[in-house]
Formats: sequence, C-alpha cells, structure tokens
Amino acid sequence: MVETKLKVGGMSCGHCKMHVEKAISGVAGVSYVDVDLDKGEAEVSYDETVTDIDAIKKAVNESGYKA
Ligand SMILES: [Cu+2]
Repeated sequence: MVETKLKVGGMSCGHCKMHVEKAISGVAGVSYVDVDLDKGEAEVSYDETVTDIDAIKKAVNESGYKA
C-alpha cells in the first residue's frame, strides 16, 4: 500500500472537491482519498500492485482538473 499526496489544480469549491474525490476513488486499487480544497491537495492510498500514480493523475486530468 502506498500513501501519497498529490497536488491538484483548478479546484474552487466543494463541488470540485467532490468531483476530484469521485474521479480518484473510481480508479481500481484506490482504497482511500481525501481532498483538501484549501491546500489544493489530495491524500491518496492505493495498492501499487493494482494501479499507479500516473493512472490516478490521469483520472484527475480527465475529470477536468490538473494533477
Ligand atoms: Cu467547484
């Protein structure tokens, strides 16, 4: 299990936070996600045998934000 923090740009409100959390939690292998809107950061735990940070960043970018 890997725990990491990820910078996420483009979030401006609670709705954005929800979008990003939904996008990240939709990635197979992600077991935990918490987005801090003020810091522009996402705390993520994932199983490194299932996914990787690039897949998580891709999901964020595809949801319209900038990882
Ligand atoms: Cu928003």
